[in-house]
Amino acid sequence: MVINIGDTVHWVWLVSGHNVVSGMGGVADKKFCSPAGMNCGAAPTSLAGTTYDVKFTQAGTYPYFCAPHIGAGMKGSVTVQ
Ligand SMILES: [Cu+2]
Repeated sequence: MVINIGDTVHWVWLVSGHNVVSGMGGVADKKFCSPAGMNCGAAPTSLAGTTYDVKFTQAGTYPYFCAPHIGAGMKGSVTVQ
């Protein structure tokens, strides 16, 4: 997705057992991660109904993935302009 500097991305868990971890190839780069931006390497998953917000304040491209499901292609990227 493409957003503007200062925008917030709002992730919503429709089902349990997923997470949002910044980085590529299953390696956390520790820029952001659900549920609280801590312990990104451990990559805890969250339950249905969880929400996670990240406000992006610098331009750039921010890849992210779901740690348990990256092998299934569960990944994305935020481009901030
Ligand atoms: Cu997942």
